[in-house]
Amino acid sequence: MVEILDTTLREGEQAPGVTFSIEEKLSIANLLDDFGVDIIEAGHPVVSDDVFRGVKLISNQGYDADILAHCRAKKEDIDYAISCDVDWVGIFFCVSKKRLKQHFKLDLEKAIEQITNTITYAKDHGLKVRYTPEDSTRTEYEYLIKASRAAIEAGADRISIADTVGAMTPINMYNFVKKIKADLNVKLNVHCHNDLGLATANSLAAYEAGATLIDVTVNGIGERVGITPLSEICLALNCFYKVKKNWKLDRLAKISQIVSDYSDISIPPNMPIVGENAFLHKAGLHVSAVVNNPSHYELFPAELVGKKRDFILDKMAGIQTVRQKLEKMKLVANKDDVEKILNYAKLKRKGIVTENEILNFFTDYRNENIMF
Ligand code: HCA
Ligand code: CU
Repeated sequence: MVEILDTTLREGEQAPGVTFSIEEKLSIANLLDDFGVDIIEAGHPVVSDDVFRGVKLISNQGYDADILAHCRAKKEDIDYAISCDVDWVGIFFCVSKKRLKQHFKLDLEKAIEQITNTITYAKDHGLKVRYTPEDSTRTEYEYLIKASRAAIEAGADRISIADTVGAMTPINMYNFVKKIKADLNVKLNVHCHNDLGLATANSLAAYEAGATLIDVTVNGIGERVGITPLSEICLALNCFYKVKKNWKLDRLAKISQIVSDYSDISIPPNMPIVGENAFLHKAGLHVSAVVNNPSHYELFPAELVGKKRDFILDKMAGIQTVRQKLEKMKLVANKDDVEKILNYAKLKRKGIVTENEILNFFTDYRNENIMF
């Protein structure tokens, strides 16, 4: 069964402007564990004392979810992770020719030695290990496989395929993961950045090709424009692949709002699933069909993800929209009232007709009728 790793507390905190307090981290971790993610990537303990304390605190909550600490291929990082009592370490080290030459100034053999020594050290200390050949999708295939095979021999339990700069298309990702799966005998994870808006599509393609764990963050936050959002992956797996996990999908709206508040990154209104507009229907035809049965214009019902459906009253509206608005506002109206309000909406040049306007219009119109 597919697994979800949430890295809001590590990748998410790498988003520009984001710093979570320790209390915020704990409350996010509580929500994620309660929601039902399999692994929480809690941070990179060596980064700061604050991050260290956060990872340790989260590790000691007795969650159902496993806790993972992000580490460089360095003994020092593993020691920090051990002090945090985590279940997993995620060791990353890019082995592309370009990075080895320009950044690490190492040849592949030396890099592999550093990676495998770190993995052996972590395994000797009872940790589960994920190895990520960072920037996997732009790394020479031969280098990627060599480093990954050595990592597996040293004891790595998982290899994570990182599309670090969002360089893949779904079909490329599918073929890439298929090939790796045939060449490596190990469980594959996938981590997709969203630089071209393809993170969810690429993650699903990797899943179809045999990756068994998908990295996500709440609201997709992360370095630059972030990674695959938790809500999109869970809903896609639920709707298209009939994945049945014990996810509390109806908490998604709340989790998104809380992470938005803590991260100070607002949720775009048109964001799938959790955006303000996700279940707001506008065209008259849509509204009358939705009133009859929401599934006419909703892929899944608003309630499934803890949202509410509503209708927009403006010049696009039909009679049904006005009726719905009045019902919601508990106003009793006759056919004539409804038509007058609809006419008012049709003539309004810009913006929606607000509830206040309806109320005013209604009162004015009634008063006029009483007067004359
Ligand atoms: C990073 C890059 C990373 C690492 C992923 C991983 C990526 O911020 O260190 O360690 O599995 O996208 O490659 O997030
Ligand atoms: Cu990343």
